[in-house]
Amino acid sequence: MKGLFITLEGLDGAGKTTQLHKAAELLRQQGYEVVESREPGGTELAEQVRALVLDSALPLNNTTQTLLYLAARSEHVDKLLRPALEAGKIVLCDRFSDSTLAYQGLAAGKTLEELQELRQLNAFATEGLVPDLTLVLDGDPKLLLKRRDARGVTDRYEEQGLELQYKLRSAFTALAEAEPERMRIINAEGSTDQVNAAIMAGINDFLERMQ
Ligand code: Z5A
Repeated sequence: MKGLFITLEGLDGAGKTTQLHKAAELLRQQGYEVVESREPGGTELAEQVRALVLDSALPLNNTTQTLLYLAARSEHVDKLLRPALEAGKIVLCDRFSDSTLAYQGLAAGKTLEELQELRQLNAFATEGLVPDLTLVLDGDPKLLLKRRDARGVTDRYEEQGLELQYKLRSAFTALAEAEPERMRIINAEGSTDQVNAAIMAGINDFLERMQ
C-alpha cells in the first residue's frame, strides 16, 4: 500500500476528534494529501449503521454490536480507506479495529488470550488492513468524562459511566503494551496544544522512520 494509515484511539472525550482535525491540517501544511474519517462511519451505509449501533434506546447484545461494527468497517475499508491508501494518501481515522478489541473484547470481560476470535473477525472484515500507526489518547477517566459531559452527549457506552471508562483505559493500555511497535500512548490530559504537540511528534517521528 502506498499511503499511510494512522488511527486515533482511546476513551470517550479524550479529544480524538479535536486532535484528528488539527493533525490533518498540520500534515496538509507539510504538503501531504490527507483523508479524515471515523468509525463507525465514513461511508453512507456505515453512518447508518453508526446511528443504529450507538442508539441507547435499542437493546443490542455484545455479539450483535460486534457484527454491526464489523459490517460498517468492511464497507469503510472497501469504499474509502483502501482506495485512499492505494492513491498514496495519509488516512487519519478516529477509531478502528482496536476499539472493537477494547469495547467488545477486553471491557466486555474477555481476556487478552480470548481476543483471538475478535482479531480473526477484524481481519475478515478488513481483508487484513492494519493501521501503520495507532495513537492511544490516554488520561484519567474522571477528567475526560468531565470534558464529554460538558458537551452533553449520551450514547450506548456513555450511559455506562465511569466504571466502563476505567475498564477501557486498562484495555487500551494492555493492547498498546502488546503491540509497542504500532501503538503509542499519548497523554491526553494536557491542553489541546500540548496534546497536539505530542501527537505531531509521534506522527513526524514515524514519517521520518518510513523515509
Ligand atoms: N465503538 C465500539 O464500541 N466498537 C468499535 O469497534 C468502534 C466504536 C469503532 C463512537 O462514538 C463509539 O463507538 C465509542 C466506541 C464505540 N463509544 N463511545 N462513547 P463517538 O465517536 O461518538 O465517541 P468517541 O469516539 O468516544 O468520541 P467523543 O466522545 O466525541 O470524544 P473525542 O472525539 O475523543 O473527543 P472530542 O470530541 O475531540 O473532545 C471532547 C470534548 O472535550 C470537546 O468538547 C472538546 O472541545 C474538549 N476537549 C478536547 N480536547 C481537550 C483538551 N485537551 N482539553 C480540554 N478540553 C478538550
